[in-house]
Amino acid sequence: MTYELYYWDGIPGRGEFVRLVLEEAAAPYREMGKGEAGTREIMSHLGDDAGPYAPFAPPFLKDGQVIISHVANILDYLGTRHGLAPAGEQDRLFARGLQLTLTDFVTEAHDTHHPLGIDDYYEDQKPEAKKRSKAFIEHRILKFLGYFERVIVGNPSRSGYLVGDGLTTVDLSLFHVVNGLRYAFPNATADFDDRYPKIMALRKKIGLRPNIAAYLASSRRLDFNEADVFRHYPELDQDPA
Ligand SMILES: N[C@@H](CCC(=O)N[C@@H](CS)C(=O)NCC(=O)O)C(=O)O
Repeated sequence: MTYELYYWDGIPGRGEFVRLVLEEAAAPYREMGKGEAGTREIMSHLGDDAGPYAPFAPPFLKDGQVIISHVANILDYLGTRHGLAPAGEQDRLFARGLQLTLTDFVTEAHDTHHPLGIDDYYEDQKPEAKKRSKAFIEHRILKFLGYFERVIVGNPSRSGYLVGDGLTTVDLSLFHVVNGLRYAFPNATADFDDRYPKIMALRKKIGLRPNIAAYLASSRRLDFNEADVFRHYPELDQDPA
């Protein structure tokens, strides 16, 4: 069965967390949000006539008649079906918690350029965005990534992955978050190799996985850009060291 991925056209966005899992699993999927027809298709699933299981927002995934929304929920669904979920209840629940922590982190990364509201332009909230970015860089990145670094170090299996002894969906998501942060804040993230050696080693290892490497080199992979969650506005970054 070919999965249908519903996500806005032209940005990696939160759809990227789902794509990375589908690509790693070599699972067939179709992008349903391409072009104006795709936008209409997405909207038809969100509107008043969308039925009892209408999602609130993309990304959402359809597997036949089953519809799943929210990145963490979708990855939970895919991970268990494609061998990318940890074994054992405690590890599965822990991995879900990590994924939800990344959900929070991604929201905070988004809010650096839209601290007042997503319906207003960045240009109308620049001073607030600068303040928010400064706090995000000085406190929140450290707190979130310091935590994920400790999780890898503390993994009893010493596998270099976040949970258990093999790759799971949350490793793929951390890979994308780190890539997004490096795109958005090149100066503030320049010393990540020294600060977060385990995370950066994991990121490198994931980038070399055959299915991921092939995907990254393909036209399916969209570039980060300034309509995305992770945006590069030089004025929001730290000054170079
Ligand atoms: N918690 C959701 C967040 C979904 C979300 O914020 N989607 C964005 C695009 S990345 C959207 O279209 N939001 C519309 C809105 O919030 O009104 C998830 O992790 O999937």
